[in-house]
Amino acid sequence: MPSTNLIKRDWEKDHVYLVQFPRAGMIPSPSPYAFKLETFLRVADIPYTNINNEFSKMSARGQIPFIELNGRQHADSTIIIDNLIEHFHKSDLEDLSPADKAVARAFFALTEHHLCWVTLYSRGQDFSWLATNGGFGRLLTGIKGFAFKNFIVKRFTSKVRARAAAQGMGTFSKEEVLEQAKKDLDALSVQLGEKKYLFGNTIKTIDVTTFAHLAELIYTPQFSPEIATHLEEKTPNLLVYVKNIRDQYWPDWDETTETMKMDTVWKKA
Ligand SMILES: N[C@@H](CCC(=O)N[C@@H](CS)C(=O)NCC(=O)O)C(=O)O
Repeated sequence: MPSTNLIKRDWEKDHVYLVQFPRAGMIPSPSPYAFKLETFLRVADIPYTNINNEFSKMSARGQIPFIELNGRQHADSTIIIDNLIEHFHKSDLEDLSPADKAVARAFFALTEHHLCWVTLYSRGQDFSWLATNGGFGRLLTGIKGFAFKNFIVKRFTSKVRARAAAQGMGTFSKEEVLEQAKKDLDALSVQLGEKKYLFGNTIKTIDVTTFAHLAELIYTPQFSPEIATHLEEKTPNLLVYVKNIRDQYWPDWDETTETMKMDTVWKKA
């Protein structure tokens, strides 16, 4: 997608500029897609710099995240990851047997196109936390805070509610959404079993996707406390899995969520 409005004009070759929302207080990014993409950049060890979109800079698709790489913009986290794997020769992150690849593809659809909608459904019910300190609250003072709380959160809420309804999950009752969430979590939990990652001892792209969506489910408010109860009582291996990936790839988690800095150093040189 050729860019007409490059944000980073003095770019460095083969350096990724990741444009996304600012940090939040509960999780480094409340956007599952941006969080997935930033985690991928870390796992794949690709040099990158975050750029705060200041709630206004959007991709040609009208969304975040997007990246700039070698003077071109690319949008949509999934497409970006595919392009990065090719550009930076990271196919080892996709290296699975054909049978595992097929299962990974099905789990990708489960997390990205189904479980994710449980989180988005929750936000369509109540997204007020986004304007609190757990969300972007600490960045929003004075008139900016007032406008964000009273107009922008409302706009986000109705947008996400409409998208959840269009997807289908948004038309379900709470009980029905809960049942769907439990089935997805159970399937992931069985696939994970006692392993470190979904397909063994090495992290793959599918783990990045799964981690990001589970993290949003675990660390941001959900419409029902039964989701947390189910995770704790029925699928505790998923909690351990998320914690392990968080510890390994987000050692700066607390720093990001406390300082809201987007340029924290996560990896020892
Ligand atoms: N399929 C896209 C989804 C991106 C997306 O939904 N981004 C949301 C934030 S989580 C967004 O930009 N929403 C703003 C809007 O739609 O106005 C991806 O994977 O990048």
